[in-house]
Amino acid sequence: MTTPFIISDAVADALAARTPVVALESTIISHGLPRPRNHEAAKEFEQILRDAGVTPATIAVLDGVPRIGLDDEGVRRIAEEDLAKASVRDLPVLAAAGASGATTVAATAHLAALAGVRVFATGGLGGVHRGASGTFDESADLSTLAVTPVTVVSAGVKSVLDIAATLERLETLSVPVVGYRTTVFPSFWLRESAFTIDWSVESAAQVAAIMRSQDELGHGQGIVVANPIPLELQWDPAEHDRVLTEALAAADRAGVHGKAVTPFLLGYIVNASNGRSLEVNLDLARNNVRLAAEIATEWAALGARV
Ligand code: PSU
Ligand code: MN
Repeated sequence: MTTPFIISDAVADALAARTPVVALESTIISHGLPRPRNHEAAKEFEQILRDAGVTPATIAVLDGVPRIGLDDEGVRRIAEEDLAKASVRDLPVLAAAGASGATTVAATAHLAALAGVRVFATGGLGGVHRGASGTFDESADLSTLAVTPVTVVSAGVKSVLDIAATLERLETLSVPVVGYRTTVFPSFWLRESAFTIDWSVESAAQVAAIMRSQDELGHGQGIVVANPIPLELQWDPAEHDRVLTEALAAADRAGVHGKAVTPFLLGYIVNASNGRSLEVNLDLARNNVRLAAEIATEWAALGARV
């Protein structure tokens, strides 16, 4: 028997000392960003956290062992190796096989919660795919957040998904969606989507207060903090619409389905936009990491379990 999961010394020390920790996912590195920018991004996200006085906990499965917090070699591996895309259901299979995998939002949130890490930064959340009424393709990110008390900072969901259906499902699953200084749900590369949300907060401290109330009320779900990219950094909406239409048609022609859909669309869009979507993707992710750092800091300041 090996250890079922390993919390790195840095993360374990931070949790014990109740200093702030932020979880980071590895699928965005392994399957969501092209090499070699993905490796730079993985290191940069960690550095943004360290500069803010927060301990990064990048999460992945390496050789069958889920790891909460990676060393430099682990970060290199998630960027350079061809890892399986691992959602929650893949964790026991990878563990038993001694195999490696890059964790999705769902699997990252699951492992973060297991370790006691409450705040998690990503790019975009998975959601309900277009045509899901026929394909049933809905990301396990949603069902996992229904049972996992982790606050996920994301730039909403990509417009390749069915945003309206995603918001409906989050409502059904009792997952609060809170806009950061907005009541318009963002659509990843763009500041806005056509959909509004009920609640917004003005500060990271307000998010931490919601987390505390959540614990007091026995609410065991996750919280989605929707953090729109600053206007001056967003993708040009006209180019966005054009590339998106092309990408959806290409996915149709290629007949991709299941877990291959999200990586296919992301890769297609980076190429078809000549890399512009990639720059926006990196900017929004940095923006989310910075906000997550503030939320984790406020959460630690509440004296609660980080
Ligand atoms: N959205 C992005 N970039 C990503 C993903 C989503 O903008 O890299 C990844 C995340 O890891 C997310 C996963 O959890 O895709 C969702 O995949 P699926 O739709 O197969 O559940
Ligand atoms: Mn899917």
